[in-house]
Amino acid sequence: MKMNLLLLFLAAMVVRATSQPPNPFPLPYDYYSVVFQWAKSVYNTGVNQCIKPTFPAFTLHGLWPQWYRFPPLDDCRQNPRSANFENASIPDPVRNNLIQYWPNMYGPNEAFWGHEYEKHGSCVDPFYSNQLTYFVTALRVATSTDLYSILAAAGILCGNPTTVGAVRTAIHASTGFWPTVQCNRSITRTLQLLQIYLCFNKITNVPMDCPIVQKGCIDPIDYPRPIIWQYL
Ligand SMILES: *[C@@H]1O[C@H](CO)[C@@H](O)[C@H](O)[C@H]1NC(C)=O
Ligand SMILES: CC(=O)N[C@H]1CO[C@H](CO)[C@@H](O)[C@@H]1O
Repeated sequence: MKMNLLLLFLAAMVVRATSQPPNPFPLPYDYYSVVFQWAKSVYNTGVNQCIKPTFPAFTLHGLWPQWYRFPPLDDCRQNPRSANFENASIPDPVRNNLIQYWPNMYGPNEAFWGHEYEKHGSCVDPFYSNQLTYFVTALRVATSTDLYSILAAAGILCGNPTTVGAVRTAIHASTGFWPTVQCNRSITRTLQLLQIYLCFNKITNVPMDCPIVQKGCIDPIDYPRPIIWQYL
């Protein structure tokens, strides 16, 4: 009996050890992703009410520190060294870029920026110790990578179905690096292109191949057309 309990205990330890990421403190992680979302796919799920017009661009969702072997390293708000988001300290030029490249579809932009910073930026130095670094690092990628145009140049146009391979190949051809493609389901249950992850070396900020090909997609996938085009 005693032996069985010990074995059970050991088995539980093994399950624990293999299913949970290591203790994130002092906050090691492997690389980071800059995650872009296709607004039309964000709001046509029937779950959320979009308050802004969607336009044909991929906009920022966030900068997420990642492990190779575990789910994304996120939500380190218990990190005693993580800082709260400070709206007032965002410099105006950075704020203007955030408004353009990092809009919140559901509410005030500041709520989205603060959520991303506190949830993901809280996990990794130098981000948790420097809010500006967090936003500027993500914006540097967003301002230099026009995913909509990259796909369009490869003949991948919203309104037409596509495939994970086509999207990845187009981005690889343009940037030299492989992204991760993520899908979700529209209100009509169609699988659709939701997010594109670009991956970066955490020390040098140099792009790298994302280790994950795709999440939740089965070809062909929808690439839904936004209703409003005036921002094009
Ligand atoms: C954030 O700061 C800007 C600039 O000071 C201000 O215009 C805006 O109203 C603030 N937003 C919130 C939600 O506090
Ligand atoms: C990340 C994301 O926005 N996923 C959404 C995809 O669509 C489903 C509904 O089908 C939502 O529940 C998810 O939140």
